[in-house]
Amino acid sequence: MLDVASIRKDFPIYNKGNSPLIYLDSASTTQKPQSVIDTITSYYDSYTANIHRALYTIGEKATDEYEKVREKVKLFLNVPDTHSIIFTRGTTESINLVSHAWGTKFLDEKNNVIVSEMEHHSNLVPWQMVTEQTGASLKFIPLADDGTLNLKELDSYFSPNTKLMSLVHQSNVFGTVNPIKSLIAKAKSVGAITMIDGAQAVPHSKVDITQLNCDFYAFSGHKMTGPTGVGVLIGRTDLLEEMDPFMGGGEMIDVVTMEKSTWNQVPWKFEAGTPNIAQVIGLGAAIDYLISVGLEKIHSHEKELLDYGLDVLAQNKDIILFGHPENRGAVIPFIVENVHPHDLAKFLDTDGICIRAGHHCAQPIMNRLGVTATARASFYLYNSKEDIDRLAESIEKTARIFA
Ligand code: C6P
Repeated sequence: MLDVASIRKDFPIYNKGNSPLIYLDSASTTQKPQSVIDTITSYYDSYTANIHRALYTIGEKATDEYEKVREKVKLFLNVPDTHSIIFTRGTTESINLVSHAWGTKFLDEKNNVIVSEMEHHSNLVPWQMVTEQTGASLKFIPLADDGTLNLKELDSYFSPNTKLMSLVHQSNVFGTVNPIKSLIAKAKSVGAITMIDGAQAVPHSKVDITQLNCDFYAFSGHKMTGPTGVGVLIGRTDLLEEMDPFMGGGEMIDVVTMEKSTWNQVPWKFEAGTPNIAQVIGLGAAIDYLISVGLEKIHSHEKELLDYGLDVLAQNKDIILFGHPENRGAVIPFIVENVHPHDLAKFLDTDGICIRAGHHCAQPIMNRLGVTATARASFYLYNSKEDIDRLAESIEKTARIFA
């Protein structure tokens, strides 16, 4: 396992001298290391300037630091070309970019779009909106009882009319890691475009975009020790070139007259206005940080925490665990008999424990499970087995109060 005490020295929130923080909500957002905070601060205190337009030294430095992050993303995820890497505000914006700029142009009433019953709202609602607008239909790969996708009747979902498949790589509710490589190949066999929501995958495991061979891939900086307000859309450059812009404004244009405009090259065609410069540069520092610790080490650390967490929580007869996918990230959804998940989260908070409770922006999953909400504990590189012991003790205490 990772040396958690030494990892925690990198994260100032753990070194405030207050009562101990037991942060078990990294699937929602992660804590930030000092190196990321310092990188953001250094843009603001040493070279604040707009990018791609300032002709003076600090402007050139800001532009360089921003563009260097495209190269970092390329190396981190083995992306074939930096021109395929678009900076957005997060996964949600990345998916909306594709649903608007690709979907409104290429979908019509003859087509269908495939998603799954396991999607976060960010990878469901945009497709509901664009299929309604274009007359295309929406199809679902169902969820099985164990928290995996039910692939038994897979062939029946795909047809030559399937224009796009958009699936989550790793579920934010069950942690399920979907067999997306084979699903991408399946979609491609009927000529469909493929989009993958990697919000929960990129922070926790080595993702190789070239190997996956998908057409679009999205993720968020804030779930991988980076700042909020930044995400990435990776897209096949020929598709990006065929698409119309998502938003109009500065930077995304080539020539503008009073009547009409022409567009900048990709990726800048999709980065209208002054971007989140500090956040993009901070994302670069987050990538450096994760590489310095090692994605493989983070992954095995989380696996050990997951196995330990599942064992410990299973010992409490008041706890109902949901799903048991074999290939799984470090996320545990559960409920405690007679305690509403919101009450549980509030009671755990009095012991300094942060978990998420609610529908996790995945109401169709909650409907499928027959609940309105669950509690959810999720782990990252700064968590320890002691955190899980404290969680189990605090759950027991809360269950006794409610009994
Ligand atoms: N899930 C969670 O607690 P944004 O908000 O754009 O950075 O990410 C949206 C998103 C998309 N897909 C998946 C699989 C996600 O998990 C998330 C964010 C958080 O589960 C907040 S709801």
